[in-house]
Amino acid sequence: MPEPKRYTVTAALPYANGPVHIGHLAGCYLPADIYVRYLRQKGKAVKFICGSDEHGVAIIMKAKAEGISPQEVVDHYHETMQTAFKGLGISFDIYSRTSRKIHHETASDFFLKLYEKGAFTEKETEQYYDPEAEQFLADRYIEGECPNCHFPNAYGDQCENCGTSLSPTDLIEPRSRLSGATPERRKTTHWFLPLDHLSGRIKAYVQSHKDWKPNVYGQCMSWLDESGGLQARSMTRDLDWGIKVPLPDAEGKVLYVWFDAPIGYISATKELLGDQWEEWWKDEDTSLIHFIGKDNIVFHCIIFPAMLMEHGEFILPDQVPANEFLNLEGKKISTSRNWAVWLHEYLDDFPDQQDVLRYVLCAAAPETKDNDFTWKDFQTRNNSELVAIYGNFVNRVLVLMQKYYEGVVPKPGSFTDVDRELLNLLESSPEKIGASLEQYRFREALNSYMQLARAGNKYLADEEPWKQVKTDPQRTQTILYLATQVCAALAQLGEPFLPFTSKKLRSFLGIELLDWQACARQEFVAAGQLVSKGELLFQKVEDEKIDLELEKLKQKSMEKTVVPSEPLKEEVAFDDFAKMDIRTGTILSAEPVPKTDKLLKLTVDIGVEKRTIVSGIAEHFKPEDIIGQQVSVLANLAPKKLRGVESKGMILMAENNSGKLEFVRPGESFENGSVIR
Ligand code: B3M
Ligand code: ZN
Repeated sequence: MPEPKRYTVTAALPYANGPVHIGHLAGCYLPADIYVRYLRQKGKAVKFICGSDEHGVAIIMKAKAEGISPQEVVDHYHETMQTAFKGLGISFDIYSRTSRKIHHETASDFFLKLYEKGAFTEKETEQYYDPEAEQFLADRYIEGECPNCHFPNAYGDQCENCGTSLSPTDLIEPRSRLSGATPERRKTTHWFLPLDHLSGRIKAYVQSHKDWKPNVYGQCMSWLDESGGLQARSMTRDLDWGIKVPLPDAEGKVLYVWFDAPIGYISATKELLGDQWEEWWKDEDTSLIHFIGKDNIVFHCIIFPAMLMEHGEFILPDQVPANEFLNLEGKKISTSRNWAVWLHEYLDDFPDQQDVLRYVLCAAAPETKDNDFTWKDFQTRNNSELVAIYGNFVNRVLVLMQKYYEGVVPKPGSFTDVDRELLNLLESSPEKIGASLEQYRFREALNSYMQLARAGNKYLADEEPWKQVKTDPQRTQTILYLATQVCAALAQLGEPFLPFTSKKLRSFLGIELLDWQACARQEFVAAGQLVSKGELLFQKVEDEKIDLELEKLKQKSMEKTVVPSEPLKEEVAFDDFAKMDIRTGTILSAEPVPKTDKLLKLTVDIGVEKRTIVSGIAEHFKPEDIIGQQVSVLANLAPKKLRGVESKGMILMAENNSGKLEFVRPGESFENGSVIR
């Protein structure tokens, strides 16, 4: 598109069921904020829209887990998130919430408009119903054994143990998470968006956006091509939390959360702008840009555009710069396992160091592939980049300025080649950094920005004004004049990345924030102007602090790894139990069964005889570690061939909630063949 007249920039509405962590920030909110701050500094018309996503099953489950109402959950987390975002300087023009009346109205109207146009197909389907709780069950509400790894507590949409995505009918012995009852299948009616019919238009739309980031475009195309083409998607749910379906005979039904949430961007714009909102969503000269994480790509690139197309009055998303995932210390960030660095905790632990986190998360942003955050890397980037280069340079300049000129910027003499090189860098940096930002290459942009600090630092070290001052005062003036200009450029061009530091630095130098373009041709601080000696911009992060954070991370994740325990089995008669012959035995040999990951072939002495037993414990124990160990054996289990090996009996194992296995055996060693009953 030609130069847009205005930019509507959105950041994914986070679910209000937990606080914000560094993965959210690096994936979505920080790049969005950098981009918006840049556009503003360029003098563009831009609105930065976000808010809490307060509907959907995730919220209801959280409320259930905590024993409070969904409303209480969203009230709490909306507040926490809003405060934390603000603390990090994420500069939304509005941070709204989808529970607001304006949103309920906007989403209902949108649904009705599509309904009246005949955009939906009404379909009766069979769905699981909990007869005790008297309600239909969302996939997440159903639990059962995973058909893949046999984890007993897999959910109806996914097994958290092996990661397989499931549908509720895949589960072995499904049960309701609400009541424990066995769910039954019942008929229910829903309104489907026939994406299959729209697939031609959607495909043409996606294909007209080859400029999207490769990870985004690629995911869309594989969705369109591979999953058997697009399927009709239900836009309603049987739930009692959400926006009521605005139709008669739709009692107990609400809009699907992924239908209402993106409309939340529109509602928030209305809330922000009143009557003026429409041009931000309907004018062809507006560029609509959605910052999201990669798990939200299909919703923003396919489903939401399909909704907008069907509605007919709206522009379609122009850019969807989604990032990949950020890992933490080599492991996937997980809210449920409490493996995360939470923004509100960071802000408490590192007061006044918002820009350090912004810097590290931008430098390590998972732009093209998943990336890892480690506390060690955080420390290194702070100590050897922000402190040793940026902070050190600025501090030296300001101190020397005081020492030699009482803070009054000196007049430069004539420029040498080295000076001109530095001037060229000053001249070219705004455009270079801007070009990277416009292509959503935030790491590259930050790197070019830091290049200024590096160059300034080197210039000072090479030119040694502290030596020149004795022999060539004129030259010293030039050096410090130029070094001051570099400090000022850092203050101006740092606004998108490090807004807190930029602001401080501008106040030290006594300058106002300049328009981005103007930065290229400016003398930032004129000769004769007074600058202050300021204070240190960055503090060293000591080892102890990092150790503390690592300790805290481990501690907290341990607290949380408790998986709900397995429910009790049906009762058995004593006679049934007494049929089992359980004996103590000792493992004599152990070796892996070829071509399997899980199986070990054991020889076990059970007193009366030696047995071959195949046991599925290879992922938990090394053969050499278990030879000689005492175990309990179910001796009269019918023999079974496993991978060609006849197994006679079974080793009894205890398994805790995090899946750790231990042999069951007497507290002291008994002779082999002792009876357990
Ligand atoms: N709340 C999913 C998420 O937080 C969802 C995004 C909605 S954007 C309209 O990852
Ligand atoms: Zn599984």
